[in-house]
Amino acid sequence: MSGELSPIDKAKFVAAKRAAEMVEDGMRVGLGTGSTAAWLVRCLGQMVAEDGLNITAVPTSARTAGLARELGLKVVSLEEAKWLDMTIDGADEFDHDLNLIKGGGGAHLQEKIVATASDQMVVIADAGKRVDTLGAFPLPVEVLAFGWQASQALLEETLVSMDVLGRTTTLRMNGAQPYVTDEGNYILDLHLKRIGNARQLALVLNQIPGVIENGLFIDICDRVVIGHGDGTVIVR
Ligand code: ABF
Repeated sequence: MSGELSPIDKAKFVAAKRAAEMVEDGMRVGLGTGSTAAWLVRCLGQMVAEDGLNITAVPTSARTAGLARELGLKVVSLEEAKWLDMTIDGADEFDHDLNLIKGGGGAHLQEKIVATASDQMVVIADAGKRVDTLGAFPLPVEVLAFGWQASQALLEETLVSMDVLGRTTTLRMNGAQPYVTDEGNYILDLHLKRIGNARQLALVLNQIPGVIENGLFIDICDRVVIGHGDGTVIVR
């Protein structure tokens, strides 16, 4: 499966493969979204097809659901699964406390719901996602399409009193149109550069009218599997 991969893809693949090996027969598994999570789905698909692994999968986006079904995984809704043994997902940044920025893939609403409905969350990431302080990656915030500009104005007003370096926000676009999430919402990306108090910011953001969910995952990730371009993997 892994053939001749670029160093970055090799890093993602080896992290995903190691995490897939943590999955046990009979588990209910949340499947993340993004390119690293796609490697996970491929690895699990191979384990189901070749080793007879018997799992039930809950996807975190329509695109992950499509890939999982295409590879023969048994896909159910979170309602059917009720609770999950493990969720494995990517991230845009992770810090030394395993707090994350997620949502670069536009799926952090379902990802956060699925991850918190799991006994444990395992993040798979290339080593480049590791940061000392969160914030260099623009923080995604999902907002209702209705009144999004008012939400944006309230967000920017709130940022003035937050411990952040940057305070600009942009509407995520898909070509000439706003990007629309699986739930029909918009995403504002917050260019904060450095987030001094991620825990406080995560709480404040979700109080703003129109804000549905932010991409800060605080105290949610239990383990991180870090892949390197030379094929080595570190599990923390
Ligand atoms: C998803 O994976 C998103 O929340 C996150 O933005 C993305 C990381 O993408 P990739 O694995 O392609 O780097 O969980």
